Amino acid sequence: MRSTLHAAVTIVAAISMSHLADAQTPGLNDEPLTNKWAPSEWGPDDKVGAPNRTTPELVLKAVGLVKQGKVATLGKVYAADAPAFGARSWKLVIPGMPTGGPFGGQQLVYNDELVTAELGQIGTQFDGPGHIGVITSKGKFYYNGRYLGDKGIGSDGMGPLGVEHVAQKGFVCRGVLLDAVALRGGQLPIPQENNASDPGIITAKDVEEMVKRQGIAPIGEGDCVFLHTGHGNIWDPKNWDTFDAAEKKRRVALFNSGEPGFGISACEYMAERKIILTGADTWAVEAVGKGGGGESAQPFECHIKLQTKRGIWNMENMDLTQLVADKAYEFLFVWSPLKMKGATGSPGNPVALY
Ligand code: UVW
Repeated sequence: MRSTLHAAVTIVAAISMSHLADAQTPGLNDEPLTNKWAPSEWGPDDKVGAPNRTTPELVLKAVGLVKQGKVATLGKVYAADAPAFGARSWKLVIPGMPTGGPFGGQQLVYNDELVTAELGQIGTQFDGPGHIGVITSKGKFYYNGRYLGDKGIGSDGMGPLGVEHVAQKGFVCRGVLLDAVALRGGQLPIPQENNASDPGIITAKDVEEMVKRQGIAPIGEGDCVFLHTGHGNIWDPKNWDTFDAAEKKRRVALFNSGEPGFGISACEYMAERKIILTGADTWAVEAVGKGGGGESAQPFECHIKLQTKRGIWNMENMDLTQLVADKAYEFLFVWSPLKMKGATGSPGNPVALY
């Protein structure tokens, strides 16, 4: 039964990611075992990862960044016609209309919504511990050495890898906005993979350069770091509903066809500085060329090296436009994933205060 289910999931994944097939290598990846990615530095029972770095001192320091009393919400609107990766989708119906009632002589009626979606992985969303793993000779390895099929980890939920454990901790951190559009002088292109000098790939050197240009303190422990590439404007958060169906279709195809973003050197650099969260105005945050690779030819290398290896989590499809307009490069960032037991991630609407 498990192998039938696995085969079905593999086929679906293969279809939805067929454009990445050329970049995938058959076989096993034992790097998590040989390089001892588990137990994590927080011990074999840890289910939270890098947010463990948040201390009361770091929270108070982040609160000190609120100077103007301004608030920016960083989530995009969830809608059936919005871009989604692979075969993911969003469908909302109001059953019954009204869903229930009437109650009493006052004739109260009420509505609910029924949402069918890959709820933790659609639109503005958070990648948690159960999302990204690696196939090793010992099984499908996830954060802190947990494997698919371990006790409690199955198709009815991710057990110790569930997002509710990170959600219990939450994120209150110094948010850092890296404005790559200002650095490059315009929206970043979808890159050619395996080319560190492609303008669509943000390297470690670029990260240092942006920090310097923006006049902010170096990236450091407990930070949450967000990249503005301009690619998110294709899924235009303000004008989406003014576009006709053909224009939306064109934009969805372009948005999904690849994306600028962090290369592996930038991800390794930020990991060394002990950040706890990455994010961007794109669907994967890291650079994805048309063949699937980024700064190297490997697809989603930052996802593995940050999430699976280090428990540094990720936030995708953010609306960073207000922060960019206000040149708010440092702010108090507050985000708590929904406590959905056993889920791989969470939708949501994080907040920046500055
Ligand atoms: C994958 O699920 C592979 O990518 P993302 O986290 O960008 O949705």
